[in-house]
Amino acid sequence: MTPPQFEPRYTRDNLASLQSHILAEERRHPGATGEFSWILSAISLAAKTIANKVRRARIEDVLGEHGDHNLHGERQQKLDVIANEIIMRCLGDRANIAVLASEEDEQPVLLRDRAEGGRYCVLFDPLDGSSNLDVCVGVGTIFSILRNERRAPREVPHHLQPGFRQVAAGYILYGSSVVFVVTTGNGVDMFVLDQSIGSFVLVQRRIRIPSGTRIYSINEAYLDAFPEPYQRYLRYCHTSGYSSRYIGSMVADVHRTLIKGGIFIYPPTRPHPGGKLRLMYEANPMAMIIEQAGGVALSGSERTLLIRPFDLHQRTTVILGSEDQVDILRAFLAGETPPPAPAVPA
Ligand code: P6P
Repeated sequence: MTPPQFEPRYTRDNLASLQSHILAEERRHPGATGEFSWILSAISLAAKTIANKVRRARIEDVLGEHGDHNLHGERQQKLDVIANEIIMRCLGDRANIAVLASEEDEQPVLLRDRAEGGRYCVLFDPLDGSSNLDVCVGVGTIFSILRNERRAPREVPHHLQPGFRQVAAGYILYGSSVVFVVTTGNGVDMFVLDQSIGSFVLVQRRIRIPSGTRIYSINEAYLDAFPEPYQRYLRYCHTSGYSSRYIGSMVADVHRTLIKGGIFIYPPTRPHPGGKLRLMYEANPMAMIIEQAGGVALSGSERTLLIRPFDLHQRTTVILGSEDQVDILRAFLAGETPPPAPAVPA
């Protein structure tokens, strides 16, 4: 009699934590060394700690401004500083990290070179959208992981690499629930923090961004400053059955786009003619997530992940979403006028 064949598979009732899922994924890659789970477990620990701070902010009165300005001249919220310190403390002792680069710090923190085991560079925005904290709007942590591509053992680690070199990227959204979304280049997986057991539990694997969703997300307050093709695109949306959704917190707006579909846009504006969002630790990680989910991520007409960076804090414009929705805007940017959208079924 042939023995029963057990198929390793995820069934509805399997309970997978972030750690066990990443380890399972690593086993699929021959020669994997477990380095990722070591870094991602540190990010998970930081995320749980920040989530606790965000949830208790009003009680512990750590909302509002820190009084300082960060290097970009933006008013620092108290929790920005706290979140930055939490991530530095959780990641700083991971022996395979060469560089930690934060939106909050002008210079990256060089921890160790390749000779001392520094194999990865971790870039992050510790608390994106933090100006929304005191009105209880979802904020998030965004991270990007690159290899320390320097071969020479004693050479200064190199983190200014184009986004297609990312080996992992993700975000944590501190919203109505705490959601951890991550890709290691093999699709996008989503976990939710189960506060009762203190663990991120797998809730959705290989997320695919839905197509056909008529939602556009852009700050129309800057409409008059947008280049003309963007203005023509918005007039098209206004007469084609679109809904406008704009939270003003990138992680929340991108997460909705990933789950529901549609398009998120941060175009050139008068205050930021080159775009407001940061390439290395906002646009690139989000672009990897969206592309891994079957969507498209552009900076103007260029694929975001191909941009060759010159500065850790450089800004870029952002267009990301499902391919069908990005293609409509791309047509306007190319000077074309797409046919009117078909009527929305009643
Ligand atoms: P605006 C938050 O300040 C942020 O950096 C992103 O999270 C968000 O997408 C964007 O800026 C909002 O910018 O100019 O629309 O307020």
